This record gives sequence, structure tokens and C-alpha cells, in this order.
Amino acid sequence: TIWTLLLAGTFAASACKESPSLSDSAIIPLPQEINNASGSFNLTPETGIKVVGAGVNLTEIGEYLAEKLRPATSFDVPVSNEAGQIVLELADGDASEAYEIRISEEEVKITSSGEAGLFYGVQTFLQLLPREIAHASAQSVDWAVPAGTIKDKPTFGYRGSMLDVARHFMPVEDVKYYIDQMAVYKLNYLHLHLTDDQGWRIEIKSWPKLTEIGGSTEVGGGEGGYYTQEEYKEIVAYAAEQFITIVPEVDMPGHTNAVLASYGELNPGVNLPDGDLTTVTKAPLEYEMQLKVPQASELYTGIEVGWSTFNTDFELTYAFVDSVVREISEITPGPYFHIGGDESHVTEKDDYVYFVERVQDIVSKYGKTSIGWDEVATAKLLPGNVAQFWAKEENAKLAKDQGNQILISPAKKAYLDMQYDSTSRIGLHWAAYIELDSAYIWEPTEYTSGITKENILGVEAPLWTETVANRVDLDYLVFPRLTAIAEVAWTKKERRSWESYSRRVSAHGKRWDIQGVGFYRSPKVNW
Ligand code: TNX
Repeated sequence: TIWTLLLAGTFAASACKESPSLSDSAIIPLPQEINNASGSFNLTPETGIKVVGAGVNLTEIGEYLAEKLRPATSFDVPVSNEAGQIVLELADGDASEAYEIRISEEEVKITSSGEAGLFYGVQTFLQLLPREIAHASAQSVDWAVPAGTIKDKPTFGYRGSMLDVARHFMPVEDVKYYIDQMAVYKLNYLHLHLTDDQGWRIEIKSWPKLTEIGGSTEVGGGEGGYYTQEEYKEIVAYAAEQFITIVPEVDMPGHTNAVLASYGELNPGVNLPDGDLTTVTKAPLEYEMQLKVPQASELYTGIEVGWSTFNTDFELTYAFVDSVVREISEITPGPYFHIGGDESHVTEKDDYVYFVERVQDIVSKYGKTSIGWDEVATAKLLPGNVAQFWAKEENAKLAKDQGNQILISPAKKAYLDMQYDSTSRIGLHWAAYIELDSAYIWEPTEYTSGITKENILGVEAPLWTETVANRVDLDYLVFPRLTAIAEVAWTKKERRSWESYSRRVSAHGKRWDIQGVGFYRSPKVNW
């Protein structure tokens, strides 16, 4: 009869209904290789995690995954070395960020020869689950993951972001929140811009007034703040658990008013933006003493740049830098120390070069590698030191010609503090308006003429905070653009397309809604 035919037709249709395939998943950054298989793996109340191999942090990685799975599934998700359908296997070989995932109906197996690689495999796996996994409370959902295999590895070894905690101070909790978000997108370096004209944000035991005075305000005149060394160590450790290395920055010789306001003896006589000359600098000492006791500058809460400088002739300046580099290096396990070096518009050119070269030696004495904003390449860089390209191509070129590597942060593409368009509620626009498609569509190895893959250490997206006062502001400028930069840094150019990314980022928008991340709903995306 007609009814039998109709019924049969309905069954046939539902049997054929395509379940989503692995390559349709919304993974950011896009993995280098995805192959589909039929069927799916389902999380059930019995699913456990099995860790295999001799890594010191394997159980922690297993627990990290379990803690992400438990709230929304309400399953126990035990972690052990004995049994489990989700296997995290640390394979032999040099520690690597590359990983593979094999998903069958019975098992999910994540393999890497490095703990970082396993962690990235875990991040990818989490993004394969239905978005309800982002809820903090139990959801009734079919927890299916499409079968297939993923082979993945990063294009660049340094994938970073920067928080300017100097212009507006950010509490430890907000920094941890940012670290959590970076980890989702496989970013592995967090650069903390700890000092600027408006604030000094890290305790230095041998120079206590830096935080007492220099840490006491911020842009707009708020109360500022700083991290004690214990708190800084807590941030470093928290980041390390998610395979993120902290890069501390002390910006000098410019951007130093917070220092000069804290210690008058370091103040060369600051040419404040309104033109006040406060002290005499190069007079012979006896004469200077009769004339004027060096006087601290005033604290600054505006947003002008390029008007402050250390005196590069004072030996005390270098004694100061030595203590600061020593104390921070002692609590920084990562290899890099960022010396700033940008926009020193009131430092004589020769003085600037002399200063950068001396400071590099201090950093190297304490076992760290210097990174500096691109202007540092006008000095003779030590081998291995890094120039961070933000504005001047000719500086990137100078670094390359000296045989040094470049960290790519073009202000027109990677600056998270730029407005999206002229209507953006906060943000600056001196470099560009950066809509999401503009933040996505560029290629680090082609951006600067003459700078190719082997000259590039990696990519970093800085968030300057002149206009960013709190987490709501941060969310708005950072999301979704941070994910665009993360993909530019991770996924090879041939695999990237705006069409694919914009589809995937809309899926992330739904997760951000669940988590209460107040992202910018770019009109370029169908959210
Ligand atoms: C330039 S980028 C600066 C910062 C500002 C930023 C604002 C760089 C190395 N220096 O001091 O905060 O512009 O976008």
C-alpha cells in the first residue's frame, strides 16, 4: 500500500541521514590534516581516561581533560594508567608539539612525543564534542564525536599574546582567565607588559618604591596595583600547567615615568608632555647638588607616548636595571626577558644604542635571551636575541641582516587594541581599523618584504590597555580576533580560508555565549 511505501521511505531517509563528519568540526586553529571515517565515539557514564607513558605531568593532563568533561556530562571520568576509552599516550621521541588523534567507535587515542602535544590533542578533542560541553552544569546531550584521524602540528613555535597590565592593572584572576582562553587556542607564550609610564606592576624587593609609588595609579587615575613576587610565581606556575611560558617585559629606556616618579635619583629631568623641565641632568655632581636635588617626576595617568627616558649616562641606571633583571629572572623559568625599547623619542640615538647594548649584556648575564620592540635592531643585537616587529619594516630588516630572528606583531593586523571600525566602543585606531576578516587574512612570511619563514620566531597579538579597564573590555577586543591570530600562527597558509574560519568561529561564538564571554559580534560572521 501507499502507507507501507511511505513508511519504508521514512526509514530509508533516517538511516541515510548523514552524521556530521570530523572534517566538518569547528576546530580553531584548523588542524593540518583531517581524515574522516564512519561512525562516532560516544562518551558514556563508563568512559574513563587512560594515560600511557613516562611523562611527569601525564596524570595532570588526564585530569585537566576529565575536569573539562565532568560538569556538563555529570560522568565520573576516572583517570588511571590501567583502563579507559580515551587514551593519552606519550610516545618515544623528542618532545614535540605535534600530535595525532585516532577516533573509532571504541576508542579515542591521542598520541604525541611531547606533553605539550598531548595537551593540544586534548584541546582539539574538547572542540570536537557538542558545544554543550562548555556548560558548568549537567546537560542531557548525546556526547558523540565523529570518527576519523587528525594529524597536527604548529607552523610557528612561538604563538603568543601580550597583556599590557601597566596602563590598566589586571588582577591575577583576570590574567588566569586569559591564560585559560589562550590555552584553548594552543597559544604558548604570554608576554606581560609589566611597566610603562603609568604604572610599575611587579614587586622588586631591592627597589620597593617602584610598586609603592609607581604601582599606585593607572590610566584615568584609578588605583592601579601590582603583583607581589609570590603572585607572579603563581601566574607563572598556572600558565606552565597549560604549557604557556611567561615573557616578562620591563620597558626601557622610554616608557619609564613610573620609575622616575618613584626614584628621583634616576630622573634625568623629564620633559613632561606639558613641557615642564623638572631637573638638571648633566651638570657636574657638586654643582648639581648645590643647584638642585634630583627630584622625582609626577605620576602620569594620561595616554601620550614617547616622552620619558632614563638617563643613559647615570651608572645608577644600570645598577637599577641589573637589580630588576636579576630579581625578575630569578622567578621566571622561561628563556626570554623583554626589554621594551620602543618609542624612546626623547633619548638621543647614540644613547639609545649604548643603553640597549648594555642592557642586553645584563639580561644575558642572568641567563635570559632578550626580546625588544623592533627599534632595538638599530643596536648591535647579541646572537639569538629577538626583535619584535610592530611598525618599522626597516628595523625588521636590520634584525634579519644581523642574523637575529623576528617576532611578528604587525600593528595593522595583530594589535588587539585596534578598533574594529569607527563605531567600536573602545580601542585605538592609529594603526588601522581591524575587522575580523582583516585580522585573519594575512600571512606572516609574506607580510614584511625580505622576511621569510626561517627569520621568524613566531607571531604575537598584543593587547594594549589604554582603553581597556576590565574583563568586559578585554573580551570585546580580544574575541574573536585572538582566534584569528592563533590560526595564522598555527595553521599553514595553504589550509586557511576565510570562508572556513568564519564558519568555525561562529560555532565558537555559541560556546562563548554559554561561558559568558562578551565577544564582538562581527557583522562579517553569521553567528
Ligand atoms: C604603541 S606598540 C606602543 C604602545 C601603545 C600602543 C597603542 C608599541 C611597541 N608601543 O606604547 O600602547 O602603541 O596601540
